Amino acid sequence: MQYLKPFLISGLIAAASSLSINADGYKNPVIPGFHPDPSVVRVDDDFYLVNSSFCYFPGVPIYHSKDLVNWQQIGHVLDRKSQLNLEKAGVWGGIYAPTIRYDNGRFYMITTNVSDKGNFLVHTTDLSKGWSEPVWLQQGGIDPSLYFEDGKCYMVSNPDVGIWLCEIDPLTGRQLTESRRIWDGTGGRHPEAPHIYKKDGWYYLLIAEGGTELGHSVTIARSRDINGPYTPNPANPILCHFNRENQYNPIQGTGHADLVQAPDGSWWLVCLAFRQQNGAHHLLGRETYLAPVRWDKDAWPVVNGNGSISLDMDVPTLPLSPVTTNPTRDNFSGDRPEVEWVWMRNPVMENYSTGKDGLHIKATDVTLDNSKESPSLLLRRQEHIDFTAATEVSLTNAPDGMEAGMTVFASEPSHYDLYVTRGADGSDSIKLRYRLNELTHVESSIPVPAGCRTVGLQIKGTPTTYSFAYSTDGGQNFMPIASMNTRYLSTETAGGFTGTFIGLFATSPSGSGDARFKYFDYIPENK
Ligand code: 6LW
Repeated sequence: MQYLKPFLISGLIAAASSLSINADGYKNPVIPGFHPDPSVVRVDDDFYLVNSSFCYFPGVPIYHSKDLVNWQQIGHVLDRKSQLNLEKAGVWGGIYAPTIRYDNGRFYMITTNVSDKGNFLVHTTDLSKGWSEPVWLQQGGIDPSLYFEDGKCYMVSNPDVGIWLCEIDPLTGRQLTESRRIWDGTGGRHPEAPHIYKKDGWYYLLIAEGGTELGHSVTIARSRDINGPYTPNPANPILCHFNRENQYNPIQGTGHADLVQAPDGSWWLVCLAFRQQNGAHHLLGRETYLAPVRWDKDAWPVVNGNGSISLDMDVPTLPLSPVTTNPTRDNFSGDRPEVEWVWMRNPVMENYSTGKDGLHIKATDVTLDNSKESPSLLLRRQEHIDFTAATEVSLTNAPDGMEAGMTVFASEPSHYDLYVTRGADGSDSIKLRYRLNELTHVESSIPVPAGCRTVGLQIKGTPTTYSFAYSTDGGQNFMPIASMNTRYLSTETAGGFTGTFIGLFATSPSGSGDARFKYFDYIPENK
């Protein structure tokens, strides 16, 4: 895994300045922006968390924390094409929900590539050395999970609209027992996201029901025998916001959870949910949330006292151990983009370079509307509802029709693009284009003054608008161009599973030309 450095650095900083403090309360989401389907594991006093990643590469971001509140991305689990084939993957194809587990000195991450051969796992005994090649599995469905006991490894997933269990050899992928249907849930649609835990001699089976929209919920059943029969908790669902008490809660769609016990014996739940903005819209995708769990001996687990969560969690936490936050300006001075940057599908890495003078992207003829290939496009998640992003871009060897700039990107049919383009007469102009399914609209075209070689581009996000501005004086003054409603890029309007990204791109009809991005600013206005 190529990205271990930030984790080591943050560990040193935390140790050096004794940042560990006891405190009450924390803010949700604990990992904002598109971070769905969280799964968590503890190894001694370290927690590791993974999320699904769909068509984005590298896949399955992995985070580290000491306190479950402060998380630092330490890399991606799937960082090479032999582990993650995304050829022709749809934007909402690729990697669905992962589970991370640890047994006998070895980490396991199991997931589904819905655009490849389905369920597989990878493993490693040393996170700094990366993960194995995929071990493909027989049992179908999505949301596979693992449970280890006495040298045996069990797999659960959800083929045929139910939860099925089998025993596997996790190193060869061989299925050792027949798949057996163990629970259908309480009747909600899409029973999924199963995880098995053992406590007080009971096998607990945690699942999500209701689909990943407003009716999403978490339910649980238990049995003395791992094969069942499982008895549902009479108090199900243990987490759900689709009720009167939570009708005005800004957090909706709570579901897809995983449980973990801290070294002090306390229990915690991570789950996905989304924040509504601009009416009943959400743009940032499904994010990762944290809740305390009371789990008495022989009793059912109770999430945060009443089965709901809030943005401000007024509860005791583990001793807090802050992590370093990203600087607001990225100069791309390293030998590759920082860990938060991703590509669509399997990127052509030769088209990107970083170094002392910033990021260079080679244009290709693959546009942002292309839903099969990998455009010359580097993206990072929009993690904050209110933010400002800015860059300065220049074009070199630009052919007629070349475009390079910044995009707010939900999916190929839904993005707003602010860019510089080269005309047939060799002059440049700044354009703002809205692509909304069947509609493509160029809102503005502003000539770049002769002699201006670098153009500043700025996007500001608020709950209701994205505002676009440009600068021809080296990013000193930004002149407004226009504002556009956020709602058209929301999941409710644009569809899908993934949130909005801010991207830097270059494209040209002839496939030639280079763009240089001097820096990229991402300035959050709130969490
Ligand atoms: C995931 C499923 C779900 O596999 O959505 O919200 C699917 N839950 O469990 C894609 O994220």
